[in-house]
Amino acid sequence: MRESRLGDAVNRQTKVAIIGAGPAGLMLAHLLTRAGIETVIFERHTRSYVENRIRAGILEYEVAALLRETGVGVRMDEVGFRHDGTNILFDGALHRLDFGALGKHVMLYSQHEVVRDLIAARLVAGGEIMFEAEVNAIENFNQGKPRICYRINGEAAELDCEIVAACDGFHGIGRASLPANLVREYDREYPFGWLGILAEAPPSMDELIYAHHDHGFALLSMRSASVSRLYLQCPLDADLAEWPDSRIWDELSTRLAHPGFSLTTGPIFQKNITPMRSYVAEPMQAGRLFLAGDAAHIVPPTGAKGLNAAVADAVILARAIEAEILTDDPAPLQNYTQTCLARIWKIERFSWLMTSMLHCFDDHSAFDRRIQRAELDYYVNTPTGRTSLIENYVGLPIEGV
Ligand code: FAS
Ligand code: PHB
Repeated sequence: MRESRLGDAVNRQTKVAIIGAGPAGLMLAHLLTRAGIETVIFERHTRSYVENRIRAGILEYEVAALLRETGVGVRMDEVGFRHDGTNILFDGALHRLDFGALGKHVMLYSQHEVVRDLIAARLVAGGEIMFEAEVNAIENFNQGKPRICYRINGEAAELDCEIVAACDGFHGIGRASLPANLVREYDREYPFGWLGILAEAPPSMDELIYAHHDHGFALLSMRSASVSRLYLQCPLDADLAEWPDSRIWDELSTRLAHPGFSLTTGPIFQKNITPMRSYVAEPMQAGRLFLAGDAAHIVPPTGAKGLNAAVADAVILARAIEAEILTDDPAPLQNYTQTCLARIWKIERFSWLMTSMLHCFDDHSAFDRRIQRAELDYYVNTPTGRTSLIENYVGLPIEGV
């Protein structure tokens, strides 16, 4: 990045300005740096904050392969867990979905660990991440010479660039900067949330369990050999003060119960409630401004897709930027939205399907509940249904990888 002083604001320039040091922004910067394209990342939080933000846990097959192929998968293979299947529980019966049938697997490796690995790689490569730098405006992106206006250390500053990648999450400035008359939004909010816990308790299974129970959904996951990660469906207005450890463990034991299983409990050291939402904004671009990840779309975590969709957008955007800058081919960038949406809507469908199949809905009729059972039976107990569930869960192919 080159610096020059214009009046009070330091006027800096670079090729690609990336807003956000989450999975999308960090992966985009990582891929572009490997292609020799200059980037700067703006991140409003501190490094410590983003490296300790607990979120997703599952990496799709191709995302895990991408980390390995681009030199940031070593720790994942050292401390992560390879999972060759997952489990769906309903009517007290456990059904295992064997990913090996498709020759694939997923990795259980926390999002904040991926973020740590990508930040470390960027700093080793000499890439710049401006932490505690809040972008407050994106100018001229429709006039071909975008300018980032940001504040850092209490000072206003600007950066001119050729492309802006808004990887700034659902509440970022990128989507808000698109012309309002251009954006079409598709939105569904679910009438429940997930109460998520981290506990000092060895995982009670070596793979995940997605449980459908008359009391509500439950998910058994893990973070290490001594830390369990579990979730249970709860009302949107649930008050954590009314959920002491004992009640949480009792409810999880009920919802996860099946022959030969016992839930190992332990001190809960983190509790939170996450709302559930499906959302897509179209298009994902305007002029030289491009959205990637949660900036453009979010999914309920039932399908373990949020992090993986963000990385997939970054791969598609990186390939498109490389095509324009390195081979003077503008078409992939012009078609960025179309390429991403073809995959995103399949991810939205799968995440909606897993959420609709596995959760309890207060407004469900007796007919609705029988249809739900039929859906579970079809996707778990028929070869075509099972294959469909597995290929979506381990991850659809990412164009450009
Ligand atoms: P991110 O939100 O990760 O990153 C955006 C970054 O941009 C942030 O660091 C933010 O500080 C920065 N930023 C925003 N505005 C800025 C500005 N103006 N200037 C500078 N920086 C700015 N997904 C799953 O698959 N499984 C899960 O279990 C799961 N659990 C989740 C729990 C919670 C509470 C949340 C919020 C999400 C969860 N997700 C889960 C989804 C999550 O993993 C996202 O899909 C993923 O973080 C998306 O990555 P990014 O698009 O990079 O956005
Ligand atoms: C997690 O381990 O946090 C996790 C795993 C699978 C999901 C959602 C969350 O579908």
